[in-house]
Amino acid sequence: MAGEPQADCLFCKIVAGDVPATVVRESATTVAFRDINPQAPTHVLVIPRAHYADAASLAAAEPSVAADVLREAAEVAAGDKVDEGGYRIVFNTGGGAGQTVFHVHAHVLGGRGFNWPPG
Ligand code: DGP
Repeated sequence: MAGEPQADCLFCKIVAGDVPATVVRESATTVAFRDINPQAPTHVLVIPRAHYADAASLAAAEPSVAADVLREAAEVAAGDKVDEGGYRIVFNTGGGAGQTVFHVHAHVLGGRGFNWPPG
């Protein structure tokens, strides 16, 4: 069922504590942890505890939790002191855009310069 933990989902396992992660922030509705393959000095993933495949599914079902994810992303950037230099929040959505884990996650990237358009 939408929002329920999925047995085969890596990020549900991180939420449950069954897979280790370097957690930097937690809230009632979200968990933020460092990416295992960082693409910038700060590279943190912010996820809802509830399982939704992508940002659109989360926003449709639980818009207040989608807002929580964005608020936590900003707190991560401030906590790592990358907010003043500028940072990027990315939701890869769908395999064609590079999504590989189908539990919605905001990438928070900072601490270096970024190009536009993105690769
Ligand atoms: P995406 O390609 O947008 O679905 O991003 C998935 C991210 O998840 C990718 O940057 C690598 C990260 N990742 C994959 N497996 C693990 C893991 O076991 N632990 C952590 N911390 N990050 C992971």
